[in-house]
Amino acid sequence: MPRHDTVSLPTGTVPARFRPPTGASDAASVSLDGPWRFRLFPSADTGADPADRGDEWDTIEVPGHWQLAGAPDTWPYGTPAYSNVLYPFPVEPPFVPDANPTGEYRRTFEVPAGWAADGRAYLRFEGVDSWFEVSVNGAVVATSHGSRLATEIDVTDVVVPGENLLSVRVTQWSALSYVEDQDQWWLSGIFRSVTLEHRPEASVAHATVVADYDHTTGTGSLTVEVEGSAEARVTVPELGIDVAAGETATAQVEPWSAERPRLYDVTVTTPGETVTLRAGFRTVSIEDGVFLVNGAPVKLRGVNRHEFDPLRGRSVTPERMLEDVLLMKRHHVNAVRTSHYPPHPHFLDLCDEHGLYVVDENDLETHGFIDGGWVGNPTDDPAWEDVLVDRVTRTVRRDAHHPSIVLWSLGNEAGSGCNVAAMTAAVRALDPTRPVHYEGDWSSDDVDVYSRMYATSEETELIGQGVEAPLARAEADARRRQMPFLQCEYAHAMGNGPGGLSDYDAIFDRYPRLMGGFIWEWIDHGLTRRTDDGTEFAAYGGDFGEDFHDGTFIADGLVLPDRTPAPSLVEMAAVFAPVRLDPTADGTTLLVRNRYAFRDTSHLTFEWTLHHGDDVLATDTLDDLVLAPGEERSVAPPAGLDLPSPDHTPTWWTLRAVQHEADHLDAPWFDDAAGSFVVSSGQLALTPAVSLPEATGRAQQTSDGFTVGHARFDARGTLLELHGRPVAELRVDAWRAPTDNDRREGSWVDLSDESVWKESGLHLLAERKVSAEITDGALVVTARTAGPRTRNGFRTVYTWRPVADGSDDVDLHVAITPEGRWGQSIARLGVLLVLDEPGAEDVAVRWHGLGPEESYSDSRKAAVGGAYEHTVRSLQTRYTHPQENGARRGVTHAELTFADGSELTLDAGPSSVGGRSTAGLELSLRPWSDTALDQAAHPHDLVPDGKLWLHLDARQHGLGSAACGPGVLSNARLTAAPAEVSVRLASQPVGR
Ligand code: IPT
Repeated sequence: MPRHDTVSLPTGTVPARFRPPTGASDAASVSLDGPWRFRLFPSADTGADPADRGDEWDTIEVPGHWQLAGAPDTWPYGTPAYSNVLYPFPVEPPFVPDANPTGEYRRTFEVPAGWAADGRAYLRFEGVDSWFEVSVNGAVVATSHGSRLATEIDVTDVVVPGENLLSVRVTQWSALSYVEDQDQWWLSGIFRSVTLEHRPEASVAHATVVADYDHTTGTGSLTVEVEGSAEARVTVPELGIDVAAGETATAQVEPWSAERPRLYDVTVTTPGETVTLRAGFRTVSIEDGVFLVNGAPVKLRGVNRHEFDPLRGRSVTPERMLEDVLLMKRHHVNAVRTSHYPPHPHFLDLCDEHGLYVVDENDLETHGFIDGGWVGNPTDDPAWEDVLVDRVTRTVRRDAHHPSIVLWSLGNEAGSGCNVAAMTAAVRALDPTRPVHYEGDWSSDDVDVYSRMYATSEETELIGQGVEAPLARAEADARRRQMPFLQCEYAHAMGNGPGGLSDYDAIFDRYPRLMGGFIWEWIDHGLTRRTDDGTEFAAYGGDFGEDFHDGTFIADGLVLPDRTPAPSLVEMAAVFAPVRLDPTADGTTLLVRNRYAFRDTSHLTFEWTLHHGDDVLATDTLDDLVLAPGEERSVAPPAGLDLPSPDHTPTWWTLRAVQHEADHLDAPWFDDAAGSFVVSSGQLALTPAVSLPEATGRAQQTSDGFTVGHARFDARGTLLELHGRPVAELRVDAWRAPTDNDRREGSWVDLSDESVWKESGLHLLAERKVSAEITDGALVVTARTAGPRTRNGFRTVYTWRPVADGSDDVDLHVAITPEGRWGQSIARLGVLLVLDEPGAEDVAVRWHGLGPEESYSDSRKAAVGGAYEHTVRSLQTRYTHPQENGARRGVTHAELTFADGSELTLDAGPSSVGGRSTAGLELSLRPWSDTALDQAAHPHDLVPDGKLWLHLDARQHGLGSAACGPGVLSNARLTAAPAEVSVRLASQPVGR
C-alpha cells in the first residue's frame, strides 16, 4: 500500500459515481455518522493496530475536524492554522514533516442481513482531509485522498455477518497537501459524512444525464446513460417520457435557468434500483465569443464560496448550505464559484433547486510553488498527471448531472504546465456539454473561456473591447480573442470594501464579451473562540498561536462569520439587482433596465414615493411598466407634483421595484414575513439642497473668553461647552482607522494609503489656535492643524455665530485650506467633535440622509436618501478585524437623544471639497476614538471610553479594493483640497 508521502493514485477504491440527492434512491444505506473512537498521534507512523477497537480512546463526532472538536472552548487535538499562499512546511514534494498529526478513527458497523442475498456493500466517504487508509476487521482495504472528493470502497468480500470493525487512519499532511494549498484554515479529519451503501445486483452504478434545451423550438431533449445494468429505463412522468437508457427523448419543456430553476423528476429504473433525479433542461454555449444559456447572453453576478462554518469549519450542515443559498438569492447573486474544490454534493442540489449558476472547481491549488518560480509545480510534472486527472475525473463523475453547473474549473492558482491539457482532455471526454475554465494559464490554450482575477476595470474594459495586449503566439492570441472573458475573482471584500463594484458591473454590462465575474469572497472564515471571560469572537490567522500565518487575510467576506450581512453584501445586492433603476446623466429621469435574461418585469410593481425629511408627500405606482428581458426605459416623475420650496434637505422621488408575491420557484427565498421584497430602488432629487438660512445673531466677548449662543469658548477660541454639554475636543481631522484596503498597495500604486497618511502624520494631528476675535458679529477662530515632523498642515477658519440674537443655537462654518505638498490621498476632511458622554453607545440618532447602512463614495448604490434611526452602537459595523466603518453620507439633519432625554440637533448645509459641493455632510459617530479602533485586534477590544466622537466630514476617501486588486479609483479618491462644512447646532430641530 502506498504511503501518505508518495505521489500515487488511491488504491482499493471503485470508480467515482454520480451522487444523487439524499433519499433519491431506493437502494438501502446506513449512515455511519455519529460518535467514533478517536486518538491523535504525533506522526503518521502511529503504531496503532487497525484491529484495535480503541475502546479506551476518546470519542469524536463524525463528520468534523479534529482541531475543532472542542470549539469554541477547548482545543484537545491541536489547533487550526491559517496560511494563504505559502506552504506551512518545507517545500520538498512529495515529502512532509515527520511531525504530522494523524488521527486514528474506529467504529463498528453491521451490514443489514438482507444485503447479503444480492449485490454488494460499499463504504462511501464524502470528504476526508488529507490522506487516509481504511481497514475493515483489521485488514487494510484502501488508501485514498482528494479531500473534497468522494471515495468508495467495495467491502463486500471483507465484511462478516454481525459486527465489523472500521478503522481509518487520517494524516494531516501528505504529498497531496501540495495540491490542496487553498487559502483557508488547515483543518483535518473525516469532515463529511460516511455511509455504508447497498449496491443491489443490476443497480444504477453510474448515470450520465444530458438534458438540453433548444430555445428556438422550446424542445427539451433528454439522454440518460446508465452503467451497471443493460435494462435501465428512464421516465419523466410529467412529460410522458418513457425510454430505454441511452435513447434520446424529446418533449416541449420549461427550461431551467438560475432565474427560473424549473426541475423535472427523472426516474431511472433498473432491476435492482430506482433513482429519481431532478433534471433541468438547459444548454450552455459560447457563440461569437459570448457566453449563452439557452441561447441568451447571461452575465454571471457571482461570488466565490468556500465551505465554512464558524464552529464546524468545512464540515458544513445542510442548514448552513441552505442559509447560504437563500442569502445569495435574496441578494441577487446568480452564480457561485465553488472556490476552490467541489462542495458538499448537497450544496449543488440546492443550487439546482433554487437557481444558481455554478462553476464547479476541481480540488487543486499549488499556489505555494510561486515562491520558487513554480519550480517543481505538480501541474507541470508528468509524475503528477494521474493524480490530477483522477481528481478532475472524480469531480465530473460525481457532479455532472447537476443542471446548475455551467462551467468546469480545473483548479485555482496552480500555475501552468502539461497537466492542464491532460485534465481538460479528461473533462471533455466525460462531458462535452460544458465549457472548461482555468485561470492559472493566461494563454488559455487548453480552455474555453479567458479568465483572470483582479484585473483592473481599465484592463477589463480593454478586454471587453477586444483590444487587450496580445499574446506572443499569434495563433493562441487569435483563439483567446474569440473567447468570452470571466473575472473568476474580483472586488476583494476584505474588511470595509470592496469599493468600485458599480464600476465593474457597468463595464460587464457594456460589452457582450464580458460574462461577469465572482466577488472574492462569500464569507469571513473567522472561527468562533471565547476569551477567558466568555466573550465570543471570530478568530483569524495567529489567534491560535500559529508562528506562520497570514493574519486577517482570512476575513474577506461579504458576510461575517455568523452570516450577518456586511455592508458590502447590501451594496452588492443593489449593484447586482436584475432590474436597475439609475438616474440618467441630467438627473431628471431614472433609467429602468431589465437585466434578467429570461424574465419580464410583470412580477414587479413599480412604486414611487415623494418624500422630504420625515414627511411622505405623495405615493403612487407606475402602471404599464412591463419590460421584456434586456429592455430599458426612462421614466420621469409624474408631472404636476407639489414640491416644497428648496431647503438644505433634498426632496426625493424614490422609485422601487417590489415583488409582492412569489410563485413556487421564488417562494423559498422570498421573504414572506415582510410580505414584499424590494428588488431594486433608485431616486432623483427634485429639489436641490441649498444653504442654511443666514444666521444673524452676534457673538459676545466675556471676561475669560467668548459665548456664541450656548457655545462657550476660552480666550484662545477653544470650544469648552455646547448647549451645556462639556466638549473634550473640536479640531480638523484628516485621518481614519485604516481599512484593510487602506493598508495595502493595491495593483497600481507603489504606496498604501495608510503609509502615505502616516508619512504626513495624519494619525497624530495636533491643532494650534492662531487667533480668536469677533469680526462682523461672528467669532472667528483661525487654527493650524498638522502632524509631527512635517511642515504640511491645514489652515482653518472656524466662524461661529448665534442663529439670531437671543437664540441659543449656533451656526458653525468651517473652511479648511491644506498647506504644503500632499500625497496621493488623505483619509477625510472635516471636523472632529468630541463630547464627554458616558453611555455614548446608547445615544439615539435619527437622521435625514443616505442610509440605512454605511456608504462610501465608491460603495453607495445601496444607500438611499431618506429618514433613518439607529443608536450609536448599531451604527458601528463589527468587522472581524476592526477598522473604519459606519459613515453615513449626505446627512442634512441629525438628532441625537442622550440618556438624560436632552437632544442635540445638527442641520448641515451643503459641504464642498475643491469647489465641488454636495448635500449635507458625512457623519460618523463612535463611543471610542479612531485610534482605539485602529489598535483593536478584535471587536471585543473596543470599549466605550465615556466620550461621543462625532465626525462631521465634507468628504471621506473611497474604499477601493487594494487588499487584493486596484486601489481607490480617481472618482472616489480624496486628495488635499480646500474644503467647507456648515452646520447649525441646536437643542431643538430647525423648523422648516
Ligand atoms: C487569490 C486566490 O485565488 C484566492 O484563493 C484568495 O487567496 C485571494 O487571492 C485573496 O484573498 S490569488 C491572489 C494573490 C491574486
